[in-house]
Amino acid sequence: MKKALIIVDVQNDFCEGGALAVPGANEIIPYINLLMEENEYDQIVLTQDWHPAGHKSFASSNGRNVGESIILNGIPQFMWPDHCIQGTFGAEFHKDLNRDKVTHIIQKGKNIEIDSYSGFQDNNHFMKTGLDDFLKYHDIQLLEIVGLAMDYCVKFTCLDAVANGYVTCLHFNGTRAVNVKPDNGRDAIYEMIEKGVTILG
Ligand code: VGL
Ligand code: ZN
Repeated sequence: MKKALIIVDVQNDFCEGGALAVPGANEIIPYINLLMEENEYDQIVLTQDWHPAGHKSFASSNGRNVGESIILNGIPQFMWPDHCIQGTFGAEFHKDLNRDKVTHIIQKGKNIEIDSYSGFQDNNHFMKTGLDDFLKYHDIQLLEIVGLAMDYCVKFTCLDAVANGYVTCLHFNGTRAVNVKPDNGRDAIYEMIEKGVTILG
C-alpha cells in the first residue's frame, strides 16, 4: 500500500515571530524531519498558503478587526491578520524544514475572494487544488498528515482526506493548534476522531 506524507503550511508566517504565529510551531519541525528520515514515503507533499495581497480573509481587506467574523460568499469567514502573501518572506517555507525528499507542492488560497483551509479544496468547495488527482494518479491510499494549524488547515485537510477515501493518520507530535479560543485544538481532535481520522501518538 502506497503512503504519502502531507506537510501542511510550515511557513514563516505560522512559525515563531510570524504574522499568524502558532504557539509551539517551531517544535514540530525536527519531528517532521525525523519522520522523513525514518520512513519511506512514496510521496511527500507540501501545502503552501499562498494569498494575493488584499485577500478577503484578511481583516485589513474588509475594514475589520482581527478576530471578527464576516459572511463571505455565504459562509462565515474568520478575520485573520495579513499572512502568507505571495512572494513575501512570510509565505516561504521555514528554512529548517528539510525539503530534500519533497516531491510536490500544492499552493492554496490563491483566489482573492475565497479562503482555502483544506489542501484539497477551497472553503466554498468551488475549486479543487489538484491534491486528490495527484495522490490518486500515484496510487496513494494512506496519508500521514502533519503541520499547521491543527484546528484550521490541518483539520480540514484531514477531514477531506477521509472524505476522499484515504486511510488518514494525524501525527499529534507533528502539529500545533493556533487556539484562537482555548479549546479549539482539543475540539478539533475529537471532531477528527469522530469523522475517521486516526491520531498517532
Ligand atoms: C491557516 C488561517 C489562515 C492555516 C491558513 O494554515 O491553518 N490558518 N490561513
Ligand atoms: Zn491563510
